[in-house]
This record gives sequence, C-alpha cells and structure tokens, in this order.
Amino acid sequence: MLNIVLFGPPGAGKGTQAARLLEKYQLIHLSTGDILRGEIAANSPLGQAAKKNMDKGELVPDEVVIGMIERKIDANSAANGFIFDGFPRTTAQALALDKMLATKGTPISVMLALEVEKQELIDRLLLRGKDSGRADDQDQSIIENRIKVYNNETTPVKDFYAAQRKYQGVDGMGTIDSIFNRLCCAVDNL
Ligand code: B4P
Repeated sequence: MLNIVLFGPPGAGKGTQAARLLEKYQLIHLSTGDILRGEIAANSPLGQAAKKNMDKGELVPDEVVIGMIERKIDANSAANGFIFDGFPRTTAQALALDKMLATKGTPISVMLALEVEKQELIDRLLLRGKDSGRADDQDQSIIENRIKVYNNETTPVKDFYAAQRKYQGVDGMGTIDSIFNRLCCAVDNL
C-alpha cells in the first residue's frame, strides 16, 4: 500500500495536488478539511461544533478528527492506499494515525511537505476567498491566525516523521504542474 501524508501550511496546495495524485496513483483521498466542511453543509452536531473552531482559524479537537479518519479508513479497507490531506495536524493525531495503521499492517510510506512563502499563502487564500464562500479564507487576520496555529501546533508533526526517516520537503512555489511533477518524482523514487 502507498500511504502519503501530504503536508504544508494553509494554502500550500495540499487539496489541489491531492486531487491529481489520487488519480495518478489510484489512492483514496482523506481530507479532514473536506470531511468537516461536509459535516457543516449537512448541519450535523459535529459540523455545528467544528464550524466554531474553523471560522476562527483554530484546529478542531483531536478526538473529533481522529474518530472521523478511523471511520473512513475502516470503510475503505480494500484501497491501494491513502492520501492524508490536512491530517495529521498535531503530534497526537500523528501518533493515533500510526496506531490505527499498525493494526492494519500498512504504515505511512512518506510525508511530502509543501514549502511555500508566507505572502504567497495569504495571496492564494484571499483569492480563493473571493468565491469559495469560506469564512476562513476571507479575512486576512483569520488567515494569519491559521498560519500561526500551523507554526505552533502543526510543524512538530514534521519532526515526528523526520524521526522515522519519512519526511521529504518539496518546493511548493511555482505552477501547479511543476509542483505536481516534483511530487511525482518523490513518489516514484520511494
Ligand atoms: P483544510 O481544508 O485542510 O484547508 P487548507 O489548509 O486551507 O487547504 P489547502 O492547503 O489544501 O489549500 P488548497 O490546495 O486548496 O483546513 C481548513 C480548516 O479545517 C483548518 O483551519 C481547521 O480548522 C480544520 N481542520 C482540517 N483538518 C484538521 C485536523 N486534522 N485537525 C484539526 N482541525 C482540522 O490551496 C489553496 C488555494 O491556492 C486554492 O485556491 C488553489 O487553487 C490555490 N493554489 C494551489 N496551488 C497553487 C499554485 N501552485 N499557484 C497558485 N495558486 C495555487
């Protein structure tokens, strides 16, 4: 199985590149952001609670996202592999994911971490905010809070995978095609 953690700050292009990678490598896409937005659209109790965190650019509690991912992995036991997009975002989530995958005998193959300059992240998200309807993309101070939360709570996840020799940084600046080629080179060289 090929299990990829696609990592990077908000607006790094995780969702954009995951869509292409899953088609090329026939993987299942597990985006916690997309699953949470689906819960909000369905107005479920989970969605109503998550919206309060997401609109402020804060993380949703670990136990909520861990439970969501576990259900999705179980529902796709015959998959060729998974792209984890936007998950894990804390060391607690990374530990929980390793534990879940160990019970299935299929560990993470690699973490591909998109590296993008801060101003480019802000520009991309504000541009998306013009038509995404996402409250967290429309206000520069919320975007800056998301980047701050990433720096404080999420970057330690890099060290977690680096300690397992699974971390690979990938230049996330440039065209979507050129970044996709860099990611494919990294996957093909595994
Ligand atoms: P996510 O949905 O993961 O959102 P993101 O970080 O904004 O997305 P991404 O980096 O995928 O952006 P994209 O490719 O679309 O999270 C949203 C919120 O959900 C979080 O803040 C948090 O509250 C919550 N959440 C999610 N997962 C969680 C977890 N595990 N634990 C706790 N809370 C969680 O790219 C952005 C834009 O850039 C797009 O418009 C795209 O078209 C553009 N773009 C991409 N590549 C480009 C390029 N090369 N050049 C120019 N533009 C580009």
